[in-house]
Amino acid sequence: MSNNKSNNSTINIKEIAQLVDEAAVNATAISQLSAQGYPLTLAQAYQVQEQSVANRLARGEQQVGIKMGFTSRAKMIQMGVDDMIWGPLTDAMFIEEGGETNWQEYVHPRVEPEIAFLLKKPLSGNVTLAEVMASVEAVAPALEIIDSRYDNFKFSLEDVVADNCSSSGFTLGAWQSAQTDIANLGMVMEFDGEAVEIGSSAAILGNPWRSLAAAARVAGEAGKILPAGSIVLAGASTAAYALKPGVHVRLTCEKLGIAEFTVK
Ligand code: OOG
Ligand code: MG
Repeated sequence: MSNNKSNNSTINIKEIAQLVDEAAVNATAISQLSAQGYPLTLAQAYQVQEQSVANRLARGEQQVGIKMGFTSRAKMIQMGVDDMIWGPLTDAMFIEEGGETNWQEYVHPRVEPEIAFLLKKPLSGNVTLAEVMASVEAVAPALEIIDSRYDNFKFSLEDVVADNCSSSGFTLGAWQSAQTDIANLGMVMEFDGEAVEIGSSAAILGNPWRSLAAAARVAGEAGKILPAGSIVLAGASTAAYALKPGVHVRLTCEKLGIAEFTVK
């Protein structure tokens, strides 16, 4: 690489975190980090993510949970990656159910249908599915807005992890009983009443509960606990779909109901 600013031993985590964080704040795309001379390892990418989230928290944002990414084949194939990822969600990303979000805040946003969990007990480490299920207060249909800060929405696994997994916004429908069988629910995402993505919750690791178990595991591996009250997004069940100004997006999830928002 001609403009290698750093080799792997001298990577400046703070400097790179500032790059991705500023790209998000300014809603301006940047080149992939490897193309900027920052060939990160996956571990370094998570350090960059942690630092960029620390920048957000220093500006007054609060962490409200975490999201899982690439928990379905549909997403892995769409983005050309082959491993699960995770990253923190903050209150600044939350869009009131039925509310509006501003087109100007994004670079090239996409939206995807998800399922959310609300924890009533802390989770961390290797836990059985039964333990995971006993830790949940409620489940809800959810829409996640992802907005990669990289040109053309193209990235490596390390790039997207460093960019806090493209996290940008999310909305939650009404919370439903955690006893609801969510293993195989039909999910239809509509743009202005027209179906654009149709899938099943089973696409999420065969059963979305597995994604929550994976969230507990990765949190544990990172030396963290998901506290009671955390929201966990299980990951998209279908490919993501490009948003446009003015569009009304609605997810209808069998048994769980709807989640919706409008782009201003
Ligand atoms: C990364 C985020 C992946 C999911 O649900 O799979 C994700 C991206 O696709 O930009 O949120
Ligand atoms: Mg997602």
